[in-house]
Amino acid sequence: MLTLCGFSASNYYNKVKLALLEKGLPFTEELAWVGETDRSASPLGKVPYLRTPQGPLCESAVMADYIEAAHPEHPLIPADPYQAAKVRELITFLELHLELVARNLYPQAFFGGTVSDTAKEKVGAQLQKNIAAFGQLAQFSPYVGGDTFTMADCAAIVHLPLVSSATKIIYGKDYLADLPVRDYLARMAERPHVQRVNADRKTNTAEMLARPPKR
Ligand SMILES: N[C@@H](CCC(=O)N[C@@H](CS)C(=O)NCC(=O)O)C(=O)O
Repeated sequence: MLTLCGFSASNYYNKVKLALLEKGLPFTEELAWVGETDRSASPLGKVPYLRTPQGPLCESAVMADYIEAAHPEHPLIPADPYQAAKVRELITFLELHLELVARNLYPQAFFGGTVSDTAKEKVGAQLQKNIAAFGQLAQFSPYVGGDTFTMADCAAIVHLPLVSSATKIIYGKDYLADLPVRDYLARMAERPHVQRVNADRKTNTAEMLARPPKR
């Protein structure tokens, strides 16, 4: 049995959760807020981490690969090596070049903090460049990588809304507006497992924001 640890407001947690649901694998969830994680499973204190019958794993990309290799039925990564690499290429762009860059805006966009004007300018320029490049790779026809639902969709569904809302809040403009992201996300939101992940995310986000501030 697999146990996914972390919290449902987290986009990286939800990427793995959606993959498990879409693959139809049984799993349980263990709530672990940042600051309350099992450091022997996730030495950086990050979520998600996964308890497997063999032991724990951290880093969502590693978990995704493990889940796929251990449970090849209902594949989310194509068997063909080149097609598999194209899926991973999209995930790398989504995470390294979009989400991790946009993350610099989250303190002000979502958590009541501030981000300096210099940082906003630098991040804005990086995002514009990176989003244009991502647009060359992404297909949205109807899935992010083409005609099949893959692990790249599990990533796109959880990361793209954050990039949109953070840029909308900070720059007054959705930097993803030139790509067909809104229609794509609306299409993906018709999937029952995406609806489950989104419902859990909303409940858990409210819980997270109601938690007493850290000392
Ligand atoms: N590269 C990591 C990123 C995970 C990540 O950044 N998780 C956030 C929550 S969405 C977290 O745990 N932040 C707390 C921290 O970094 O201390 C992965 O793919 O699992």
